[in-house]
Amino acid sequence: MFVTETAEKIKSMEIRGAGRIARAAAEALRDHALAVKAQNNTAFRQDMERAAAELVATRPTAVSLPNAVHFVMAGLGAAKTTEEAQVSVIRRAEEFINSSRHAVEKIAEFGARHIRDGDVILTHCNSEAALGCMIEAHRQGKEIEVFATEVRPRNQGHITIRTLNDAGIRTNFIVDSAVRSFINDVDLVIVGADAVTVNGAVVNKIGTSQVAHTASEARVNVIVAAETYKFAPRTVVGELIQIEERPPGEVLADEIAKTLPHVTVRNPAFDVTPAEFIDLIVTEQGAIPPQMAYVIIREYLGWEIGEFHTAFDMNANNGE
Ligand code: RI2
Repeated sequence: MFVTETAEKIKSMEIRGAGRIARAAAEALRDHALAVKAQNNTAFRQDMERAAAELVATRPTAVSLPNAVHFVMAGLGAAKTTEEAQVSVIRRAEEFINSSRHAVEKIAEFGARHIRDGDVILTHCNSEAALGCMIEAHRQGKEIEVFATEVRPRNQGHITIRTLNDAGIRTNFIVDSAVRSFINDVDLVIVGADAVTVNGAVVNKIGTSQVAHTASEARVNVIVAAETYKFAPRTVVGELIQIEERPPGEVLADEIAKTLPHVTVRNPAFDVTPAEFIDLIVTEQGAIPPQMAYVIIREYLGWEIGEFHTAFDMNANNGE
């Protein structure tokens, strides 16, 4: 798919979910590298950098997106000819896509071990990593039941309940504000992540922090299912994750909003859950307490501190 087409689909959320947008960006860079007709290595590099910047600019919060682009674009580093650069970008894009799929499978395997026979699980939004854990537990023969929230305003809960239904898992569909009413019926909360910061805070769909806070008050464990490429390297040098604020029309129809001149609609797409409300983060490298986030950034993302100052300058204004 062309870069601009992929960028549009990510922006409009036709392609959504932190893992999916990362893979779609890698695919777009691969296809672009195959298609681009550059006169020399420098022109090729500049063209690829423009494409990378366009993809990274689509959605500011899910760090999987710049991490995937960074991984693919690192292929340009040592290449001496256009051909070498092309081959390297394509190879790295394929590597990212395959390892991302593999990571989601591994998380399902590890996460399912934390689900007991008879557990009632609550999930918020639509996370393939979180759903993978539940589906794997069900596949292993554990009797589970799920509470899935609606997820206003984009209703990702509808996708979640379809997936759970198709897997044959008993599911209760509730509005977002009903979480506290049902939390005492729940044994475990499992959600995904768009970003994990160095201090173990998890950035995920708006409402996640309310869910986690409610769970903590009720002594219900909270597990976050997150691939290592959702950890945010630049938070090591103090950068904050930008919370995407989406168009007000997603919350209140423009025709109604027009009649309410004193009302401002706010539509942040994500919120931050502090580490204290999270019991475990399940990654493809194993399950860690949130306080160990730095180890994942250092060991598995392969970023050197020096790189933080130069790489992704196209994304450098993302801190708030
Ligand atoms: P996976 C989604 O963001 C949700 O916040 C979800 O929890 C997170 O990405 C991770 O999803 P959005 O694109 O990568 O719906 O686990 O705004 O599928």
